[in-house]
Amino acid sequence: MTRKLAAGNWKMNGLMASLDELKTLVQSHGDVDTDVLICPPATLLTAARDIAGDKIAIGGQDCHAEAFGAHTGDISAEMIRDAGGTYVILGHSERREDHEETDENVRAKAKAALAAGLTVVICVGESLEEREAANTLDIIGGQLAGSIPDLVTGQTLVVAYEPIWAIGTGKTPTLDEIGEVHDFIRSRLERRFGAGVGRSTPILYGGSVKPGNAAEIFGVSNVDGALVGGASLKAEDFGPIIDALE
Ligand code: G2H
Repeated sequence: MTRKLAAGNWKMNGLMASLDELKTLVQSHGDVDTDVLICPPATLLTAARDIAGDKIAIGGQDCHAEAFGAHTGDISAEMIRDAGGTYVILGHSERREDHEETDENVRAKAKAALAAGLTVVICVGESLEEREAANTLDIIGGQLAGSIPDLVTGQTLVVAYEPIWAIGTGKTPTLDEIGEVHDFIRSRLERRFGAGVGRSTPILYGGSVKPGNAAEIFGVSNVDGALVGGASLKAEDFGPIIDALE
């Protein structure tokens, strides 16, 4: 069976005091069956790991494709692992847009992350123009083929479908639209990696997930959890989203 994952992406939000929210989450949801992941800013990784213990997984939001070197401002996959992280988000549309990251860049970063022992959360998603031009599945197929390296397993790969136009906007696709893309991603994973990896890889939906819409989204076929931005910052919002997945 595919494991379920509720992942919080704090993006560029959070100071030391924000970790009180993580403390609350550990107390309320540290023992649930669902896997729970929080990806705070890099500055909070170690402190978050200390609070989360083995109850909640911690991850980075990006890593460099090189293991070390003269790359001012970047962090490596090994640094995330060393700080206690076990996951890294890669290819988020904000990285693809703000830093002009290509599928090739994402694939190189994913290789580095896998080599460091991290599980990669590879993000894919179409723009509004691409959806309106009926190109969604072509775009997603291309991103999957280009961004995911060959050496993944069902334990080291998570795919997040995040339609760019739904991120932080309060808009979400219809349940049918989500289902169509998730079924497509599942079929592409099975075709490329075989049934074992294809069926055991969690496929998350991301984009304006909140307590009020989580349950219906989790009811869609091949939705194994969510990558949550804004609603992951407060335990009182993220907790009910985790509950909806249980
Ligand atoms: C999409 C999501 C988290 P939000 O980027 O990855 O953010 O839930 O705020 O739309």
